[in-house]
Amino acid sequence: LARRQLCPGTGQPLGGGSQEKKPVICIEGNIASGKTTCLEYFAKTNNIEVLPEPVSKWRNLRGHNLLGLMYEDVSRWAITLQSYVQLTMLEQHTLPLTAPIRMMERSIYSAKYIFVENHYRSCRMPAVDYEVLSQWFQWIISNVKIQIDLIVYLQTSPEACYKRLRNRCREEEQIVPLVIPADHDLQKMLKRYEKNWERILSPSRGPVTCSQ
Ligand code: DCP
Repeated sequence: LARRQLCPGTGQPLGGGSQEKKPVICIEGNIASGKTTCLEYFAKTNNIEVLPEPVSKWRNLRGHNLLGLMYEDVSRWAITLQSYVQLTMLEQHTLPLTAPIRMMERSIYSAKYIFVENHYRSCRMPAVDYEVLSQWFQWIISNVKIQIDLIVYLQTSPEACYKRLRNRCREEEQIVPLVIPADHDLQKMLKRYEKNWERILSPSRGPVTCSQ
């Protein structure tokens, strides 16, 4: 999109001069799918403004680690984290555009339709918390102009994401479980247990449920 729409000479989007709408692109994908790497790649291009997700804010709100609390006890703290995620994503969406193209990590939509919905549907978020967040969300999208022109979804397998998540060692995420599909015959299952021997038995790795 950047190559197609930017004039190499002026850096302005092609086809409409300075009045042309500046496109906003959101990068979505699983946790640890490589969104940050994608953003870093495009950050090297002139005239693209890149907005990484404000994870550092979620990890330190005046000394409170909301991300850590959420992983410790989802039912108690998901509402707290997601309220703040919604606010910080809204802040990102409403920042004035400072370049011909904006690329941002995630969006207020994935916060709601992936994380909040997932917590609620998997019965880890009480209905009352879900309703409050949903009311806020509906009010925001009805009253605030949120421009998104393209969503790029980085498609990755849960296994690849899990591996990357382990490698990056973000403290709060070490509790994220691994699922082992167990519908297979005995020989295949024994192979899987063998393959995942260390992951299952390593005491530093937190709870395990395996996927390969
Ligand atoms: N998170 C959350 N609720 C949200 C958004 C994210 O609980 N609405 C959590 C999940 C992760 C952490 O925040 O523990 C960051 O997740 P992301 O997938 O947004 O970002 P990554 O850092 O995993 O991106 P990538 O590795 O793809 O660059």
